[in-house]
This record gives sequence, C-alpha cells and structure tokens, in this order.
Amino acid sequence: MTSRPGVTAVACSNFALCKYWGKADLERNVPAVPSLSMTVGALTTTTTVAPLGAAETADRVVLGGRPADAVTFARVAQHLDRLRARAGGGPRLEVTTANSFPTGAGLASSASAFAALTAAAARALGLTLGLEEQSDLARRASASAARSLHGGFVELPAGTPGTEWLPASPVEVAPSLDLRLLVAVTSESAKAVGSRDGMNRTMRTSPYYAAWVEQAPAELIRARAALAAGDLGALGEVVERSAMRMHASAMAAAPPILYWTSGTVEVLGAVRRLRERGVEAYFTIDAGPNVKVLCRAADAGQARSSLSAVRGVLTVIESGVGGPVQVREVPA
Ligand code: 2P0
Repeated sequence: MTSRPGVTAVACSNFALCKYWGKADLERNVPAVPSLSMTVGALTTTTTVAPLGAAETADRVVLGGRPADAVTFARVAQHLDRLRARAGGGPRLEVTTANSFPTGAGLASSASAFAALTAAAARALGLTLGLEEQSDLARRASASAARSLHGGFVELPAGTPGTEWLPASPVEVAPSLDLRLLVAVTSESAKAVGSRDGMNRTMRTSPYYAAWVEQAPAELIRARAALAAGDLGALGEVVERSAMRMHASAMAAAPPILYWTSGTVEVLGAVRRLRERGVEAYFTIDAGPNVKVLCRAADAGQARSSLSAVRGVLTVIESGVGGPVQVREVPA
C-alpha cells in the first residue's frame, strides 16, 4: 500500500432547466448546446477512492455494495486513467460509491457519480484542482457531471469541434427566489434508451436536431436573465419549452425515442391544473418518464400533495438547492 490516505467526496445530482442534448465533439465530449441546471440537494452520491498496492494491476469499482458491471467499470476506469494522466501517473484505485436515493427509482445519475469520482480521485492522486478544473475533467466523462461540482444554479456552455477547455460555472440568482424541486417518480424501471445513446441517435437521424441546436443559446440567455431577476414565471416558460423541444427532437429520431409513459402525461396535466389554481409550478423531463416540478418553497407543500395524488405517481421527492461537492480525507 502507498501511504496516501483515501478520499471521500459527496456530490449532489443536478437537473437541467435548459437541457444538454447533443454533442459538438464526440471524442472530447463537448456539448453542442449550452445547458443550465439546478443542483439538487436531496440526491447525492458518496464516493470513496483509496489507493491500491503497487502489485495491483487493475482498478476496483464497487457500486452500492456490488462490483460494477463491465460497461460501468470500463467507463470509471477510463476516467481514472484520464486523472492519472493529468497527475503524471499514480496507483490503481479502489472506488466505493453509493447513492442517497433508492437505486432503481429511475434517478441514478451519472452527474453526481462522475462529479464525486472526479473530486475524490483527483485528491487521492495528489492533484490540487479548483472547481473549474474538476468540472472540465468531469465533463469529459459525462457532460452533466460538469455541472454537479458547483452548488446553486450552474451553466455549462456549448463548445465547438476541438474544444479542449469547457468547464461549468455558477450563475447569478436573485436572493428572493427560494425554489424547490419536486420529483414525481412514475417508474422504477431502467429506461430503454440511455441518454448518451438517445442524444447520439437524435443527432444522427432527427430532422429537428438542427432546429434544437439553433434555438438553444437564446433560450439560455432568457433563463439566465429570469434567474437573475427572480422572475419564476419567465424562467418556467423557458424550462418547459426546453424539455418539450428536447423531447420533440428525440421523438423525431429514427427509430423514434419516446421516454414518456401515461404517468408522465398525467403529471403534466397536474402541473397545468396547479397553475390554473394560481400555484406557479413548471415541469421538466429528462431522458426518462419521471417529471421534475419547479416551484417556490412556499408552494411546495400544495404542489407536493397535488402531484402525490396523480394516478401513476409512485412517490414524490422534494429537494432544495444543493451545494458544491464536499471532499474529505479518510485515514489510510
Ligand atoms: C441534461 N441529460 O442536460 C440532459 C437532459 C439528459 C436529459 O445531460 O453522454 O449522461 O455522458 O455526456 O451527461 C444526460 O447526459 O451524457 C443529460 P454524456 P449525460 O441533464
């Protein structure tokens, strides 16, 4: 064993209010559209990275108490190789990771996972990196992970082919805007098409993809302005459009990609009814059937009980805005 201590990192998940869907550079994992997310305090990944002895020839990856499957292992090991290259070498590593939320709830997120892994492994390898450098590295493993190093509301810009440096950074939000996010869980099964495959298929085959890329930057500017002004109504309009336009581009792929279930559509109706009753609530949907609902803290109780009563909703998870990644060393 080396004398280096292990390192534990806790990273929050994030949900995009303006979606990332499509890449400008596949090899460097550079997004083709800018995205803007809320860091989600209630959903965290805790990852411990410890150096293995010099005789070890492979990394070890344990997820939720079980060895990782081959695909996950390969993706984690590739990221560890990236970090070792940055550190100029280093030992094989043991990675132990667990989520705070129930696995199989359709919320497993590469965002919190690769953010925590980047922070813990970088420190374990002796690297001293700022959050932006960690964000740029995490983005290469999973672009949504670049946003999870930071707390609050976070923007990841678009890049172009060949872009090498592309970190996420926090965006300004009006202090008066006290927001909550409610996750209406409508399915506990894994999605049929993963987000990486889904966005690649959309890029290759959807006639709506070019329009999606074209309209995204102006929408993000509107969302940023609404956040800074504390204007939930203006923000919510952009948030819903971003989700609908992302899904429309995916639905138009060949073969089509439909992440929604009947429960998804039921929740969209419930959100509309909340607004008709004067509750400012706005939906977003990621690459799966669950619906996330943005509202003021003062309205969260009412929104939560309405969403819980929707047919097809299994559970509702409530979250405030999360903070940046936390890192601590653990004894060798
Ligand atoms: C987002 N998603 O902005 C969008 C909305 C899913 C739907 O970022 O290929 O797992 O690893 O960079 O980060 C999920 O994409 O994709 C995602 P890769 P990632 O949150």
